[in-house]
Formats: sequence, C-alpha cells, structure tokens
Amino acid sequence: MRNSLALSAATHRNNDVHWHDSALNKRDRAATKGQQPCVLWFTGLSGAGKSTIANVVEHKLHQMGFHTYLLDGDNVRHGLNNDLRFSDKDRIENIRRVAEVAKLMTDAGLIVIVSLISPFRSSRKMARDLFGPQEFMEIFVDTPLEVAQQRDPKGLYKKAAEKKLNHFTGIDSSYEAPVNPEVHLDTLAFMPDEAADCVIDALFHRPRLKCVGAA
Ligand code: ADX
Repeated sequence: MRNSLALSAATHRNNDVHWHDSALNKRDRAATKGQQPCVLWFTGLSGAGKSTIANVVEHKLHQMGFHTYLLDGDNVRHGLNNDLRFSDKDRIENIRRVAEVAKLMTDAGLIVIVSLISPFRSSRKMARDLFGPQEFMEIFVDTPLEVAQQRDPKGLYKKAAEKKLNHFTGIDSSYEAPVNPEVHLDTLAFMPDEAADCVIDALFHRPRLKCVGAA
C-alpha cells in the first residue's frame, strides 16, 4: 500500500514536470573541449583494482588534454549516496544515481569514468541504456575472488569472514560477471599502467578487447 502510494505520487509528479530544452546541447559543449563525451564504466569485485586502474586512465587522459571526471563508488557513498547501504535494493539505487550523474556529465561534454562494483547485469544494462551505442564502454576488471581476498586492501574481506560485515560482494552477495564487455582486463596478467593503456586503446579504436596475458 505504502509502495503503491509512493509510486503513484512519483508518477503524478513526473507527469506534471516538463522537460526544458536548453539553448546548448551536448555536442556544443563537447566541441569547446574538442572531445567526444562518453562513459568508461569499470565493474569488478571489491579489491579487484577498479579504482587503481580508473585513476591511471583518468591521469593519462588528462595529460592528453581531455576533460574528465572520475565517479568512484567509495567517494560517492560519502556524499550523494550516503543514505545507501549494501542491500540489493540500495545497490540498484546507488548505480541508478551514479548512472544519472554520469549522464548529466556527458551532457556537459565530459569523459566520465565510473568505478563501481555494480554487481548486477540488469543495473549495468540500465546504465548502458541511458547512453548512445558509442558512448558507453563496460570494462570488466577481472580479478578472481581468491586473489581479491588475499589482497584485501581495506581489510573488508577479513571483516566479512568474521561476520562483521553483511552483504559483502562475493561472500554473501552475488557478483554477475559481464558477458560481453567492451574491455575485459585480466589483472593477473597486467600491471595497472598496462591495463590503463588497454582501456585507452579501446576508447580510441572501439573494438571489443580482451587484455589477457600472452601465456
Ligand atoms: S555497489 O555494489 O553499490 O556498486 P560500490 O562500488 O558503490 O558498490 O561500493 C563498494 C565499496 O564499498 C567497496 O569498494 C568497499 O570498499 C565498500 N564496502 C563496504 N561494505 C561493502 C559490502 N557489503 N559489499 C561490497 N563493498 C562494500
């Protein structure tokens, strides 16, 4: 009852809110920067190396003169999303909000780098569907759970094993690996710097890339 009331209030509100066209569009804003806006969406387990690689990618793009912004899950959860925890429902809302912010930022002409576990395929698809086909690249930072557990950079896997943390991805909350990401990074085969080059290569040449070791 409460949910259906909330839903009907939201629908009512949306029906009464009209879109305002602005004098400038995405292309105009991007043209002043000489770049094509897009989203580089990093997904993977906690401790997989998403933020490390995303940071290197942002730094390299910045040095090349591009205007970027990094939306990192841990950081966004300190502000915009500090009301959300780690239930499935909260994660879905976390990802929805970040995807909407990324959309606003691409509208502003930026190259947006998102680093979120984003464990559910349906949520990643929801994010992808907000953008044009050339605007969204899904980057799977593929680190086996056992390796992420060993690295445990924030001590969170240890806490989860001691049952001091609930709904931890890979332990008692699921991670659905991408089926056909634009870039598939095997972090056991590459250092972050090489992985970042692989992402930038894909950004400029747009094939589907699987960056795995030579062995
Ligand atoms: S997501 O699932 O909603 O996409 P997000 O990327 O924002 O997750 O946040 C994950 C970060 O929160 C992790 O890098 C980790 O540091 C921290 N964290 C705290 N509790 C959990 C948990 N239960 N599951 C996963 N990550 C957690």
